[in-house]
Amino acid sequence: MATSAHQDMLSLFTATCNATPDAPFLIAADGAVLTYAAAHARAAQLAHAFRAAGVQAGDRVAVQVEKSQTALLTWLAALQAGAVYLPLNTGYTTGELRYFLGDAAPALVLCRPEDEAGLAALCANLSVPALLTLDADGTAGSLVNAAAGQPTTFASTPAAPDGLAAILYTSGTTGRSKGAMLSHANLASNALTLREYWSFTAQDRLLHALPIYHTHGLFVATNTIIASGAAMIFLHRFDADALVRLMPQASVLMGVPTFYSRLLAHAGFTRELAAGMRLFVSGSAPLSAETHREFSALTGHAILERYGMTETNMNTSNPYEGLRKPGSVGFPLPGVDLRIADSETAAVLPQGEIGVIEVKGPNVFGGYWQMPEKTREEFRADGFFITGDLGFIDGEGYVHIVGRAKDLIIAGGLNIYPAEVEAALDEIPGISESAVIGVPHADLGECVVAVVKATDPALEQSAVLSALTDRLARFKQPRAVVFVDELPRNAMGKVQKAQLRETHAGLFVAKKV
Ligand code: MCA
Ligand code: AMP
Repeated sequence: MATSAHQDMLSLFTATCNATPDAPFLIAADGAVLTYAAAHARAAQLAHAFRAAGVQAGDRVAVQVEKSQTALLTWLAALQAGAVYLPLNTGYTTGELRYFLGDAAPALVLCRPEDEAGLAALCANLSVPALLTLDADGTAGSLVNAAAGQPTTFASTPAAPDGLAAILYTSGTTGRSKGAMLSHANLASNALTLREYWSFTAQDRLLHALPIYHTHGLFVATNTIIASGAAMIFLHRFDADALVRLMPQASVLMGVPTFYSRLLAHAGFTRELAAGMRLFVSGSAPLSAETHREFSALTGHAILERYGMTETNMNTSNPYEGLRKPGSVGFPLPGVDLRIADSETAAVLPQGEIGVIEVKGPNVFGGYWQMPEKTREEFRADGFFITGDLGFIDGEGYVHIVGRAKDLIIAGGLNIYPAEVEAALDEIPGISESAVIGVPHADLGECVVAVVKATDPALEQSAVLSALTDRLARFKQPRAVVFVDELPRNAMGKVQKAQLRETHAGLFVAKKV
């Protein structure tokens, strides 16, 4: 059994593989099983393919491919090869990729076969030396060809706990995305903590329907399962029908709030269906107290809400045993120090007062890739990381998130920074200025709305949206464009977004997607 002596995900994975080689790791929707031993062997072959492509220890491997078993194994292959994993949202456009690849300077890019031509030009331009492909099923592409026939073991060098395991880009308030540098110990410690806190065992079967390019699906789900020696029923994407069909074989579901509101709207999702489940976990965005209560009323299960960030992995969780409070994100996890501070003075606030949430612990990242100043700005002198989330701690010690100091929109669990969308809008001929806000959305929790001042009276929503198609990933694109004569500004000339949010709050409330 993997223990807390293991301070990196490769040794946790290897320990599980050695202890239970024949245990299932990945179970396909059709029931086909990939055991731990087979996963370790396939990951070794992929690691050899990385080496053959020129990847050395410490090099970055950037991955933008559809979710498949092989795609997941590239994370474990990067660990075996000692490479730094850099997963990228499949929705990012070439323009967005140019920034990430330019900033991270990977030794290898893995992409979808259909993107190869465009990316080859980009890689040549950015001096990225190697490009391989992987198809949506994970069964074809130049990576698969390069891995075929390779040895099924790889002589890995043990990872230093504070060595770099992954870089995950998070959007920035000022437009430039920041690469959060996560160490081996950051990831392994959080996986072990979650295994204990959520009572995972090797018998668990996690329904995995999240994307694997973000912390939630890649680390919270996958790493915790590996640390437990459990298995994942691995779905290509979220599909309520598939979840309902496969739930009788599962014991745990991890999802964003949209998963739960969509399940509640599904006729096949019943108390009987949920009866065999041990745990439903929600995170990445606020789960409304209403959804929490509706879910309890229907199934008898209290969804366990937890709170994390790309930079910190998981910080807090409602308890496994005991009250899971609707609207709360629970207690700081073991080993995590959490405090509420005044965002201006940095003074620690008394219990019950609202301030910015700050955290410190083995889960917290080391800094932003090649941004020492940005890193310094976001840490206090005593090592606490300033999350930018606003919250308070109640009389029973539960943490509540009440808002965000950072100007962030979360739609369906994906983050969008208004500044980036505003910059893209302002470049469109006929738009003089813009303000991007998040408004309540029945399905996604929040969605993006653009309020624009046009100099061209003939400019229409459709033209604005089509101008953004190649600029921004689909999830960042506004769901509505509202034309105004003037943006409301305060005496300082600052756009009053609170007022805009209030004015447009009703745009999507009654609509589903
Ligand atoms: C899809 N679309 C979206 C989103 N997802 N638009 C805005 N926000 C989204 N999240 C677009 C699609 O491109 C499509 O565009 C249209 O919306 C409808 O798509 P639909 O089929 O309904 O969407 P879906 O494919 O079912 O996806 C919705 C989803 C998915 C299941 C909620 O976005 C998802 O799996 N979200 C999870 C994200 C996640 O893993 N977040 C964790 C980040 P068109 O109309 O053009 O066809 S990690 C994190 O936040 C921290 C660390 C933490 O605490 O976990
Ligand atoms: P990301 O930048 O993708 O890592 O998203 C992290 C942000 O998601 C946090 O800073 C929070 O604003 C938000 N978040 C994550 N989990 C929760 C939750 N359970 N409730 C409210 N917000 C959350």
